[in-house]
This record gives sequence, structure tokens and C-alpha cells, in this order.
Amino acid sequence: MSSASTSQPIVPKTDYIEEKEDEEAYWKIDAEICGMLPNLPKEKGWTSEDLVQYQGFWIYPTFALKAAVHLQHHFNLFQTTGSSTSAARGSLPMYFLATLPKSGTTWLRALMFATLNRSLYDAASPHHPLLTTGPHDCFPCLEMDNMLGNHDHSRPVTSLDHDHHDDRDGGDAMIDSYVPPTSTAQLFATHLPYSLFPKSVTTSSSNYGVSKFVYVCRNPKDVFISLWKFGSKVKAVNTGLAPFSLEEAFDLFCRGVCPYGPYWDHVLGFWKASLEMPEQVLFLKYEYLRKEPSANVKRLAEFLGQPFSEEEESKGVVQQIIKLCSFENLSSLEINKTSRTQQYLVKANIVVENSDFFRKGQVGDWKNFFTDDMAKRMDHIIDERFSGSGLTFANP
Ligand code: PAP
Repeated sequence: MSSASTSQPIVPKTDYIEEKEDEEAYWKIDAEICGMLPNLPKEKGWTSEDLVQYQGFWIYPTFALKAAVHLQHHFNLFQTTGSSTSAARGSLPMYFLATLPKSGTTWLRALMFATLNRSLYDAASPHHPLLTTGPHDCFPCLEMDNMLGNHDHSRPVTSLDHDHHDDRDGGDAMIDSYVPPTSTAQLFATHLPYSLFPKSVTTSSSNYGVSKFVYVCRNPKDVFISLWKFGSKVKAVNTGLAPFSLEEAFDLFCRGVCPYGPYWDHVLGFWKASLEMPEQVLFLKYEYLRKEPSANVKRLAEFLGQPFSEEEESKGVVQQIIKLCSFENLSSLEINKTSRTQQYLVKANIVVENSDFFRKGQVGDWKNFFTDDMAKRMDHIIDERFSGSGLTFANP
């Protein structure tokens, strides 16, 4: 999304690169990416940068493409070099929150963070870190924060250190440390489609122990409206360019051209993986989460290996977590109303307010925007793409 030149390596060296041969490999990969860029299909972007098509998916070139390719190679390098950092990381499972943008990332970040760290942070406490830290700053984005060197990967990143701070003016904003006194897993958010994921991570025999994916799917009509609203604002603020009209955006979305799209390929990739490996991929639906939060949060905790005890349930811990992470609560917090703290965006000089991630949080808002023709076209695509998959949408 930035205006950075795509002919320059924009992904700084990180602690992934520990040995000389890794460093050489890193720059070789970077040169390869720069070489491939001019030949990739290109379309107008939804925010402030054009999208390129890479292995079937439309992604932003300045960090998503470069980061995705680097990560694929680095995880492999990592796996084969057997460095000390690799060994340290290998002892902790990796949990990924995977989403197509605008499907519920912010909500699930908060829920995963609060659930996994409930023994550290009481969900009902007035000092819970989520009350002063935006959900996007609780744990890193795999393809963005990592490649921009925001995190110390020699240490686990399950949760925040109590002493973290941020600079509300942006610029040098930073979180000092994501390291809690105890950690049970490394947590990452990602928008990468399943098929672009490094095999070393999706293969259960990897050096990293068990990798698990929590995927959140939201009905495509609401995702489209949410994306169009968000993209329009970000594009106007960062480029001064006119945002897409509703019709133009809808046509692009239907043709599969949206960040990390096509929508259906992204969703189906994780859906199929969840059917094949239910112990490794949990497939959640935004609408069902809205309807039955308690059942879903319990399912989430169980999947992540930390089921709620009877005592916790009787004390109302599940309900406390749901309340803490609710749209109403999070969107009313000062940190989410007035700050701009997402590290990779701040570093890339892209203006996105924390409040931009809280709009309405409703199911079915699409009905306020769609014409009958739009609804028919989308329904037709849904039938065509998802028939036979077993996946249905609560409110398509
Ligand atoms: P991202 O993938 O770019 O991080 P993401 O959080 O998935 O964005 O999407 C934002 C949407 O989630 C917004 O939907 P809307 O535009 O239809 O309103 C936002 O309002 C909604 N959202 C954010 N937090 C919550 C929450 N706690 N509960 C329910 N919905 C939420």
C-alpha cells in the first residue's frame, strides 16, 4: 500500500537471517522478486497501491508479495539450517489466525489473545492489556510485521509485556516487547492464502512442532461492503485519488480482484484444509460467532489446547472474554478511537486509524447497499463457486 519503489528491496534484513549463506540467499530471493514483478498481471488497488497476481492471488507488491516469497524461502532455510533460534522456536507450537481482510481479524485477534492468556490476564480486570492495546498490536502479522523486523523472533510472542508502550503520535511508535512471563505458543495473524503458505509450516512434520490455523470466514457480501468502505477511506487519505465507485469495486470483487482474493479461492483453500485436517485447521464463521459466541469461544479454546475448565465456566470466564472482545467494548476504548498504532502501517508511512477497523460490526449490512442485480450476481457466483463444497453461508 505504500508508494515505495518496487525496484528496491523494501524488506529489511531481519533476525531470520542469521548466517552468511542465509544473507546471500535473502538478497538472491529479493532480486528474483524484483525481476518477476514487471511480468505479473496488475490491477488497480483498493487502497493506495496496485495489486499484482501471484500464484492465482491478488496481493500488494510492496510488502505482501515480497514478504510472502521471502517467508516461503526463509521458513525453508530456517528449517534446514538448524540454527539456535530455529531450535528455540521449534519448541513452541505456532498458531495462525488466517483471514481474508474484513472477515473478522480484529475480533479474533482479541479473542485469541484473551483466551490463550487468560491465566496471565484476567478478562474482567480493569488492567487487561486489551483495554490499552489495539487488537492489531497484540501479536504480529506474519507477512508484514515479521518482514519489517518489528519482532524479536528469538523469543515467543504469545502476549504483551506489561511494560509495553506506544507513541501516540505515530512515527516512532513501538511496542517494546511481546514477551510474557510464560508462553505456550507463538501467535501470528496472516492474510496469506493457504496455498501460498510455506510447506514447512503447513506440513505437520515441520521443525516447528504442531502448526494450527484458525480461519475466519465472513459472507462475501458483507466482506465486500466492509472492504469497499475501508479501502475508500484509506485510498482517499493516503493518495488523494478518488476511491472506486460501488459499481467499479463490485465488478472487481466479482472478478476476484480484491486484496488476497479471489474471495472464493481464499475461503475454499482453508475450507478444504479444515475438512482434511480438522485437528490442524479450525474453520469459524463470523455470523455464527455473532449468534453463538459462547459455543465458538469454547471451541476455539479447545482447538488451541486450552479448554475451559468447569470451574472457569461456572465463574463466567467465557462470558467475560466475550464481553471484553465485543465490538461495543473494543470500539469504545480510547486506544481504538483515537490512535494509530499498527506497526507495519506506521513504518510504511500508511495512514490507517485504529478506529478504521471498527465500523458497524453487523451481519447483513450489505442489504443497505446492494441493488437486486448485485445480489443476484453475487448469489450466482456463490452457487457456482461453492456448490459441492459443503460450505454454506448463514446470510449470503
Ligand atoms: P482486517 O482484516 O483489515 O484487520 P477485520 O477486522 O477483519 O479487518 O474487519 C473489520 C470488520 O470487522 C469491520 O466490519 P464492518 O466494516 O462490516 O463494520 C468491523 O466493524 C468488524 N469488527 C471489528 N471488531 C469487531 C468485533 N469485536 N466484533 C465484531 N465485528 C468486529
